[in-house]
Amino acid sequence: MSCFSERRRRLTSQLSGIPVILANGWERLRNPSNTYNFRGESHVIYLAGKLPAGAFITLNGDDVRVYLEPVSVDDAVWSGPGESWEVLAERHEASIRPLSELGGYIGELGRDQWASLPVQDPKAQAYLTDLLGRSPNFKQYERDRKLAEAMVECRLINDEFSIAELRRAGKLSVEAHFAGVQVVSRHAARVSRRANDERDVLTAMMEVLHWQGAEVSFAPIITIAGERLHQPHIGGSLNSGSLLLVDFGAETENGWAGDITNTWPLCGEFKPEERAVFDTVVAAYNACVSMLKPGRRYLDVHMRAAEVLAEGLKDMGILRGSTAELLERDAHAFFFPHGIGHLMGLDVHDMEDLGDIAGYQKGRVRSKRFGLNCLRLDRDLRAGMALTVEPGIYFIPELLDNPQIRAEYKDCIDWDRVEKYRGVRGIRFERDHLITADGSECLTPGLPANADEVEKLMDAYDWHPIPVLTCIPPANDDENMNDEDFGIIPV
Ligand SMILES: [Mn+2]
Repeated sequence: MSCFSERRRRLTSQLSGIPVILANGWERLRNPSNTYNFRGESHVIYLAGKLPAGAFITLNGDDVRVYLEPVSVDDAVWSGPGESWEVLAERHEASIRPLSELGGYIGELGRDQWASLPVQDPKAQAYLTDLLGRSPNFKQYERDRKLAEAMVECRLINDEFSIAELRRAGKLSVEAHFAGVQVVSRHAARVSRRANDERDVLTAMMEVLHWQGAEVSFAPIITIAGERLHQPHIGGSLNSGSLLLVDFGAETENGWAGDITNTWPLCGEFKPEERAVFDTVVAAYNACVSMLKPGRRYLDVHMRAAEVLAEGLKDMGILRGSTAELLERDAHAFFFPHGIGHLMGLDVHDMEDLGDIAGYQKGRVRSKRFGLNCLRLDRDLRAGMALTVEPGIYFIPELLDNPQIRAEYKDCIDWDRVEKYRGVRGIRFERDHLITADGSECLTPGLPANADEVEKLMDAYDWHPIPVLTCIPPANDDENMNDEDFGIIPV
């Protein structure tokens, strides 16, 4: 049983007969004979699954075609012959044709008749531009805009197949987080100090994904510098940090994403300031989750998070004054400068390639206000939508040390009190949710839900097996080698 025909029917039924062409993209070159890992375009994966690099898919009523470059003898020598077109035709439910015939087919229906969407790969984008006599552009061309809107309408509401994939992505992400925390946990420290720096945590997490055929859904953030919202560098020593922020998500073999953030206390316990911030962030998360249901405006979920975070910051003595006024002046946003979450699906920020057509429903535009300008989603929620809830509190030097901000907000931000909490750096808490008929389902269940559970997990790991590095010594045993040389934990 497959989902493709129903998805295609849902898409084309909104397009009043406009034929569609979409590119999967080619591999990006790293140097002339080496490529980066290939992943096709999400719109194509949605409609036909994972096709080879260089594929194009066309939809014209029930006539669904995939155009491909035949594998040359030279390519087969180096990389194998690939799958037969019969196999591809059956799996992807399309007739497979050589790419050389695509131009003729486009012309047959009239090259100005087609709708298309931009692709990330510049070579495929140029190829489409050549085929259509224009570049795909949903801001400029009516047909492309219709297609973009129809695609959003389809992908926004998950079907049973994509829900199963999202649950699996969630489960893989949860498992990876457990693997990551156990190498920094006290138990791991007692037995063998496996994690010395952030890379060791990454290694443990990737192991979980790779042996199950999964990948990451975005560049992982594993950092002791939690105040950096998307810290790209992984490699800092764990000894120089107090908290470790881990924002890491799996991508299933079929291309669907998970996205989870945990913040772990590296010594096993939160310091008082850390706990105060953590408790506030979790309170904001819980307040938001209790609001999730069809009909709820997501902006209101964001504002509820802002309110709970502001109240927590007031309790810490960092903010003062009426909460309403603090929110009105965006004072909370210096500590919570991003949105409360985003759509989830084949992309971790689902369909962000279509700009705010996906995240913002018709008639709504993204605010320019500080904080709200980073809100990626403002729709009325509907059953079947998948999204993240990810409040955080950060102490970002670039914002907090700005003399202008300090002067302007000196009446409502206690800058001395900020210094007391600055060492907390940053805490984020993120889970994925599917909107159901009357609420939401957590797609990433099982991880600690509060500070006590985090500390308990850090302290007692016996129920969870410690992964053992599998490094097999060479057959001609060197007598001078022993297990310690390989970092093997004796079991
Ligand atoms: Mn996220």
